[in-house]
Amino acid sequence: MNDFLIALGANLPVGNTPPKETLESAIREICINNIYIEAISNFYKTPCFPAGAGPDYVNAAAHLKSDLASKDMLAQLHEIEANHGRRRLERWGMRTLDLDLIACGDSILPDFATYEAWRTLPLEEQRQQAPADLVLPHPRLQDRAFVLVPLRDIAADWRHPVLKKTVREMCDALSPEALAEIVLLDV
Ligand code: A4P
Ligand code: MG
Repeated sequence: MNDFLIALGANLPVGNTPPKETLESAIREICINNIYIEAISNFYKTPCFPAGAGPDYVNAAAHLKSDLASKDMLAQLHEIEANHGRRRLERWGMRTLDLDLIACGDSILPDFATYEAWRTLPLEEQRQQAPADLVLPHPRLQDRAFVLVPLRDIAADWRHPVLKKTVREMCDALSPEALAEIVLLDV
């Protein structure tokens, strides 16, 4: 079985369904697809990145187990996104549901050099370009409070296979301002 860490995010309703309920619905759909849910984080309200580009997000993270290969897991996640009204209009655009693969154990995909090229891509180019192939770990996870804070709930000791830091250490490296923006949602 492979261990997957995924990030969930939404900042637009699907019809009358608000983002938090969309995340809950996505989690239910993951369960019925031969994917086992080991743990789900708290849900958080987070300001849109880039700032001002849209409404606040609801973000969460989950630890999944499955026999699926990484690329097949991503295809499953894309299908669940599509079932929740996801349209790919613009990179980093507003979305009804974003399911990203953050890690599969300590895999580095497609290879170290390609991973490094995406990780070190300047911010402006990141906005223009999206990788055609699956890149793991997710190249921007270490920079993002809206990924790391939920992830810390369920995988604080997972160690990044390239940066060699745990989720807890990457969280501790964020600025207090960035951390303060991630607000626990009432349940
Ligand atoms: N792809 C390659 N590697 C991966 C991976 N590890 N996980 C490919 C997911 N997808 C991966 O992704 C673009 C292409 O990357 C796909 O073809 C996929 O096969 P996408 O999901 O179509 O596009 P995207 O969502 O715009 O890109 P991405 O990389 O998921 O965006 P980000 O960087 O995650 O940004 N603000 C807050 N507060 N909370 C958020 O959750 N999310 C984003 C999305 C922006 N701002 C946000 C949030
Ligand atoms: Mg995505």
